[in-house]
Amino acid sequence: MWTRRDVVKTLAAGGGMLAMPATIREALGALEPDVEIVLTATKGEAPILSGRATPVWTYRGKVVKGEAGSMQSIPGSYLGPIIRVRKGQRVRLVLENGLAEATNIHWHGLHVPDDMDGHPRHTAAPGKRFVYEFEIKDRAGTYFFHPHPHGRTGTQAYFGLAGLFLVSDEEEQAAKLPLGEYDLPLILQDRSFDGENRLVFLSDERARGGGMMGGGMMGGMMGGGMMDMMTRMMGFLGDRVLVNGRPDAILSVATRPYRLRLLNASNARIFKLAWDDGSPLTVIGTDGGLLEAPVQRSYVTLAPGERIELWTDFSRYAVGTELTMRSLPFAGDMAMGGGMMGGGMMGMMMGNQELPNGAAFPVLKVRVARSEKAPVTLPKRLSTIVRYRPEDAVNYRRPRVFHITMGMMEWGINGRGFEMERVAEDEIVRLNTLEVWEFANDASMGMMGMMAHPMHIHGLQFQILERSVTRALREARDSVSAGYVDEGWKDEVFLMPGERAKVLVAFKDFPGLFPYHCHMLEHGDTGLMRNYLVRV
Ligand SMILES: [Cu+2]
Repeated sequence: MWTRRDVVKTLAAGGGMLAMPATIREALGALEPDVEIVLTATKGEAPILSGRATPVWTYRGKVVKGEAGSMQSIPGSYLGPIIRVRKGQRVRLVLENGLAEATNIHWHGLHVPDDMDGHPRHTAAPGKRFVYEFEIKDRAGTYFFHPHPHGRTGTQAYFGLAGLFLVSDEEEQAAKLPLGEYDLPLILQDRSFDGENRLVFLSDERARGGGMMGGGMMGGMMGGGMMDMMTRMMGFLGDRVLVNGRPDAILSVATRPYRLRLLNASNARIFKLAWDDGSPLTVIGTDGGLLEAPVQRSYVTLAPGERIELWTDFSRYAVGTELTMRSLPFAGDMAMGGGMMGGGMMGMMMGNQELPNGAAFPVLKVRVARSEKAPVTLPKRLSTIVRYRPEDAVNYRRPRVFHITMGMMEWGINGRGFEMERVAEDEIVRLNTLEVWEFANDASMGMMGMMAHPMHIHGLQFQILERSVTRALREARDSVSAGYVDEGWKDEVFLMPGERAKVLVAFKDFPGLFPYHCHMLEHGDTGLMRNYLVRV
């Protein structure tokens, strides 16, 4: 008898055939799952602004097997559902595609086989389903899921398709962190609306998103052309901030500690988050779960796709206190000719200049509403993180360098755009090895200048080894870098213009083809994505 893993190994070793066909998977007979959830991607409506409901795309979730608590919806929001599972559980997640275009789901941050990861080559056509089955091998943490069809990720996520995937384990339980209503997910997104409360994206997407033509004068003037082309390439920025799918969010809290799980689910918005009363943030977790010990930051930098977990104790505030979490100003996300630029020519062409990256704005209001004692204290030690040793990396002396590049108005990595099922020689790694990868965001891109990029590797969590920055752009980088939390497990590393980062990446358990890309969704959709191949 071949195990499922044997099949994958053999297919991968044979080269060429990388994905295991569904028929083989079915023939192998997957073990019965502990949790089975059906997620239907569909069009719907959500009340977001006052007045008319907003047409959105959304996942409708249904627990078919397992505890009812395995899934939690966010009332009145297009986001979600929130899936809650434990390490070691086997899950079956059935995607039903009720959209008019192909879609799939990427389980962001999770360590799963390549054919379960939501690679763009594995999609469900309209009306079809895709069955994801895997064991939760990851440690406790705040993971999430979103569509990943090539060229359409930005659009599908923008219109509402995203949810949290929270994993718990024994180590986390031992840390005795706030639970239930004191364990709050905060999903941050920027969006734009028109006068009819419809989401505004690229002008030619309006019809798909809203089910109605935008048309008219605005549609004609702004439609297609330069504006769309620039947005499609440089990233969409909305002028309103939504928290858990709602505008002007107010959080009503008690005088006790909370666990706040922040996810930046924006397409291209970078947050520099701080409390308006100047109190520091106590960070307890990053992309891949809890840190070893809490760390303090005066602000945290959160790029698209990144997560950060905070321990926030409201017991030092009097009942009635209001405070605001704000995004602080920073140098922006674009550099040209050796300096940063805010609202120059390129900025003007970006389509949305009302709230460029680097602008300040309020994110969330907190009202301390009631007095409550809680028997929880901030643990000195949160978890154990076994550090990779750089000298154990097979390429310790010669890190694999991935330059972010711009060709003929198209993003790329080492000069190559995305190719669905191909890898280059320098993108092939061996199973059971540790490597140093260096992402380099300091190549000159001529007219296009440089932009900030959060680089994401599918299928694993890595450790950040070191960073460096071009001298001319140091000051701009320093406007956000005190908010980096590089201590924990990461599946993304954010790079400002001129910045480079070395990360330690281990390839375990699963051979196959996985993407790595920029998580500014428009960048990934327009070429800033490649595959890497894990060979046996
Ligand atoms: Cu990017």
